[in-house]
Amino acid sequence: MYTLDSFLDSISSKNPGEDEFYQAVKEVTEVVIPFLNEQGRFKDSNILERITEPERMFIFRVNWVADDGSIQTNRGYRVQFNSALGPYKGGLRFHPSVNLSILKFLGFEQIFKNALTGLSLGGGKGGSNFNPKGKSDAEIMRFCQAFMDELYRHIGPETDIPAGDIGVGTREIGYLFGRYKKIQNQFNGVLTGKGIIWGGSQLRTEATGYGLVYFVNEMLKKNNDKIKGKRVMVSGSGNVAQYAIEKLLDLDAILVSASDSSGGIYIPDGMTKEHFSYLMQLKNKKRGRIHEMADKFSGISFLENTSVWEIETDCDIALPCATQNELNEKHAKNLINQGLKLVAEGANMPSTNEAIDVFLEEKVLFAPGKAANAGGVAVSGLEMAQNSQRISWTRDEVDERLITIMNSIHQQCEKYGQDSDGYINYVKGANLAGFIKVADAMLAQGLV
Ligand code: NDP
Ligand code: 2IT
Repeated sequence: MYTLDSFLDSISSKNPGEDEFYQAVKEVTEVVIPFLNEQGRFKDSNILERITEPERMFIFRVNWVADDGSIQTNRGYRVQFNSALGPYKGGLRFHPSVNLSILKFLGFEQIFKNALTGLSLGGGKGGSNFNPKGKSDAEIMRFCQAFMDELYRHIGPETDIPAGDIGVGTREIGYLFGRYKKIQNQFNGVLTGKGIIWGGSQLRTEATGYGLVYFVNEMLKKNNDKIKGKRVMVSGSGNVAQYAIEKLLDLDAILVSASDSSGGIYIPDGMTKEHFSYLMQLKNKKRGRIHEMADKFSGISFLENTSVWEIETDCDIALPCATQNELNEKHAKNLINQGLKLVAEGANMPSTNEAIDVFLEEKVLFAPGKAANAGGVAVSGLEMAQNSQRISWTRDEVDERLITIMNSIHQQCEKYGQDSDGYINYVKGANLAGFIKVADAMLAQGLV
């Protein structure tokens, strides 16, 4: 028999100071402990101790030379968390805040997210405390090469397949892939998120944002509702936010916010296609700051150092797409007062546990990241499948598969999370459905 408090105490004493990892474990174990205690097959299996311990972790030094000739040293990581369902799979994050706790939380979440996709994918995550902001293209390349000089020995198309995350997009994947190919003398599917002409999949760039909106569509459909005309708040303006916004505009939603780490923008009448194409240029070509949207367009205001979740405006749907713990209890209560009915996490763990409690108590439809943002890794899995067969599917084929996968994740959440009154508790559904698959595979494979 497990008790939540004593299990969580053991997690904090084994992993001191790892607050984000503790938070991610808490969210999963709150849901699975009652289930585990009822299931004879897990008796005496030590399954929770096993599943919360990474199979392997690497921490390494990364030396590189800046444009001014100075020598720079960063720390690199790869957490290979669980391979019960397939090779380790998960992104790389380059951000100054990166530490072991953050990568363990991300790797832990990834295990269950990947299980929900139904593809053969284990869970992992990696990255570095390298700060890409303000770096020249040549510096980014030298850093990526130095990072791969160590990482290459731990990864491979049948072992561990990294991809992008915060600070890592097609440009970085290109430099990482080029160096891997040079060292190993092999052109293979060791990384996903590659450019279309050199082994990438159609729609991988768009997949997380599009998948998020497909999932929201399913949530609304269950309530005989649709996206058209809804007031939607998005945070972030990176890969996930951009393609969520694009799909929302296609579906005639009224998109009222976006942000970056310097603050938020508020667009009371909703973002237009003209605003959106400027945002794409600004963020992807110029690598500029979000306040430039307000400088350019009169209908947009910039709120410096302010979270979008503090904006006072009517809001039906909130899609946090920036980073962990950006949406707290106070934000949750404000949003509910402003009419909020649905939250779906584009980012990983953007809502604090206290915010989630508020959403669930108030019966807001709340989809955690491991369900709602699984579209990215799902299309990464499809990229791996195409690479193995040395073929490429069309955009329509990939889109169709992505929709099927997001719908199937919704069905799993419904199966395991629907209460007697019909309300779907997506936190319960996603965590139970993902956990059961991984735990059963671990039991079947014995003590390894
Ligand atoms: P990007 O680097 O493309 O964009 C990140 C965005 O979030 C930027 O607008 C950035 O602002 C903002 N941001 C990042 N860190 C902070 C911070 N500490 N405080 C405030 N704002 C911040 O990353 P992605 O869009 O790829 O990732 C966003 C989220 O989605 C992350 O949680 C990631 O783990 C998750 N995710 C990503 C997937 C993918 O396929 N890329 C798949 C599934 C989940 P600024 O530019 O100023 O730093
Ligand atoms: O958090 C995530 O799911 C990702 N960053 C994508 C991982 C992947 O392997 O595509």
